[in-house]
Amino acid sequence: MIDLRSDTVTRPTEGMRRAMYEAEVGDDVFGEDPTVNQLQGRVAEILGKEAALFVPSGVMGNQLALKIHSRPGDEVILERACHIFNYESGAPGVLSGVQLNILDGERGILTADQVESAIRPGFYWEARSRLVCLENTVNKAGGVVYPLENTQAIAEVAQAKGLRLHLDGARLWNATAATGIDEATYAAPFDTVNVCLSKGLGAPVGSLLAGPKDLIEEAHRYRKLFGGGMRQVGVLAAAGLYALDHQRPRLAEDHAKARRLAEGIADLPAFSIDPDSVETNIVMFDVAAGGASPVLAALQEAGVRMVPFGPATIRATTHRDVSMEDIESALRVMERLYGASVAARDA
Ligand code: TLP
Repeated sequence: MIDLRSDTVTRPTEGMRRAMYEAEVGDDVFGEDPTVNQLQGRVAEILGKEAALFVPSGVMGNQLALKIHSRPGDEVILERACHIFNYESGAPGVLSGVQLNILDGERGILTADQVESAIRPGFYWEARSRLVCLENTVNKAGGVVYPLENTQAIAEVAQAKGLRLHLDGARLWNATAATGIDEATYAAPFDTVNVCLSKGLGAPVGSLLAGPKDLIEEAHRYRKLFGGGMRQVGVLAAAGLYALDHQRPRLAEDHAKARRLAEGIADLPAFSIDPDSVETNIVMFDVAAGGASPVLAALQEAGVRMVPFGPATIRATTHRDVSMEDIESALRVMERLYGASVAARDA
């Protein structure tokens, strides 16, 4: 099976498992796990922030950020494609009591003008605009890298109006691998940044929320309240440290595989995609007729797995556990099933 459903499907490598086995551990609720402390320090340093907190998932990292930046009744400004709005089970309403102001960007990207016009003037009958959340790379838009200029301009607007700024950087590593702009530069305009170890970096679990020390202390309190206090999780932190050292440097390979996949799919008349739109490890393409479901079923039957990201939209994500040869095999399967033009096949 060639599994392109997500970069979360990777299994820990032998080296990673060895690092986990050998990890020094302690009770992290007492702050005594040396490997967790090392990982938190390392990620804070990479992101240029004072502190970082190890959390079980990307969703928890994002939701802790919403919690510490807002009060119930506040409003959070986001783009329509973002994970927080689409795939976090309605958590902002449940956990923080905030409402979301959803803006329509271009391929998931907002401009400073859009954000500025969405910030409410502050009448008492309005929700209080409190936080802007951006995502880099933008998953649902097809792994799009957030241009640094947009981020910086949005940060200026947010700061001038007294709003906080949070980055869902689940795949920030991929943005850096694509552009060469380091993670700390991308993170600089934000108050808090969430990064994931369990996507392209191939760790079995784990995300970190980074920011100023006082805000991360506040997040620490809420991590416990949300049930995320963990004990001897140095075994997991060790996987994260290993991933930073060994998997981060190879992310560009995943981008090359995604690019090749997109080019191959672009040759098939049953699908539409612009290969130049593929910037990182996510390939999003549309099905010309009949919707995504029958295509996904036929591909799975033939040994290739992808996921729907809309009624006629399919996502394929490259990662460490699929090789360039696997991509070529997946393309051969797609050619066999969909190589003829739609008209020729229907005739
Ligand atoms: N994304 C998953 C699915 O939930 C869609 C995937 O397969 O891509 N932020 C972003 C941008 C994400 O893509 C994800 C996971 C998360 C947050 C949540 O991370 P986890 O799954 O660790 O809670």
